[in-house]
Amino acid sequence: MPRKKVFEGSVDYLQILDENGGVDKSLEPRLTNEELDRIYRLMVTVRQYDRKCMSVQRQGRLFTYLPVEGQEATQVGTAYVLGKQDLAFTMYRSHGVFLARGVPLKYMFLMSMGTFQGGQRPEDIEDVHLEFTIGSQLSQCVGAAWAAKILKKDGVAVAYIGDGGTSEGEFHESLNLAGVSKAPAIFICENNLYAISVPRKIQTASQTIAQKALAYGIAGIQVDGNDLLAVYAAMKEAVERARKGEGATLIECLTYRFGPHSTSDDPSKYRTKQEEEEWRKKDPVPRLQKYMQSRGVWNEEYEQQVLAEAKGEVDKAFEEAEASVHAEPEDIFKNVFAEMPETLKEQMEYLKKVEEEKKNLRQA
Ligand SMILES: Cc1ncc(C[n+]2csc(CCOP(=O)(O)OP(=O)(O)O)c2C)c(N)n1
Repeated sequence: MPRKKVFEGSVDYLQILDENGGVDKSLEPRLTNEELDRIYRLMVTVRQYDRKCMSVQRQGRLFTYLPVEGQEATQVGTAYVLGKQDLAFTMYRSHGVFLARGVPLKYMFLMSMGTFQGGQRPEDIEDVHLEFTIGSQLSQCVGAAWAAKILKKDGVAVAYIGDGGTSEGEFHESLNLAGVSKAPAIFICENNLYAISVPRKIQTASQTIAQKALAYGIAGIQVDGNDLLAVYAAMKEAVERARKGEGATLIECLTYRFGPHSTSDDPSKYRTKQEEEEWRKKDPVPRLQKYMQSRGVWNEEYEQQVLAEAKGEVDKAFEEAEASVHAEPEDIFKNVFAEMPETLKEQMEYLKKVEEEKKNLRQA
């Protein structure tokens, strides 16, 4: 009986724009000045949004927040490639994806404030609401992608997951189903090196996350997630593959969250200052600035203008969101069923009675 090699595989790593702004001309994607301007504004705006959320959360004007600073290139660079016919399945940290997909800043704030109005985004946005249950967005994504294939629709479905999320069963089930169904699905793994305090190296014994694609018969690539050009190029390739009916892709984006996991986390307990400083040097925003400067589309004056506009939009949206927040205890019963079942009505009436009694007690 023979013993022979039955499988051999390898995974590419892609970096186009290095940390010093140097570009590999042979790999440089074609992006017009207008496209670069749009992408840059999205990255700057989401960073301003992020900083605003962190600051107002500390003032008690917003609940728990999960910051994205550091991961802007990964999120904007992938979501920017998508069109109206596509669907994005997001998670709690996907602020850059929301913005790039056209969710108004006001609704982003309303979501982060934990209000139900945040879930009532404008109707022309078809992406479903973000997932907090890690992994569920992947099953939804592969289902939507498979449906698009069966119905012969043009759209692709994209899901976002963290490095920790790749240990969930749904990650493996979804990649497996995407492989056998040849569904037009794209899985973006934002490998920011930590799942709260759990480092990537004890999350999986695999050398890369991208190589997990090979086991499921789909394409996989690892990219420098802080390099907008590499992220964009890998995503474009994956979207083209999916649209041509050639199946799914897993893109592992190596990145870093500069802030804490959430507003209730203290990263100094599990990360060193030195590590954080090393990653700051790889910041995706100044890196893109250098590239744009070399193309003559970025200078200090432009920077000040973009920053002022982004800050203005963010501040205005926050004011509007804060002014429109209005929540009553019975809101938790609404917007679930088209017609509220009797049992729920009874519970709602009971809650109203309890609230009324509490009010009377406070006044007494
Ligand atoms: C199914 C499930 N298990 C646990 C949690 C609690 N939880 C919230 S965030 C998180 C860490 C996830 O890390 P990772 O997937 O790397 O994504 P990141 O937060 O770093 O973006 C955990 C365990 C959850 N939300 N859902």
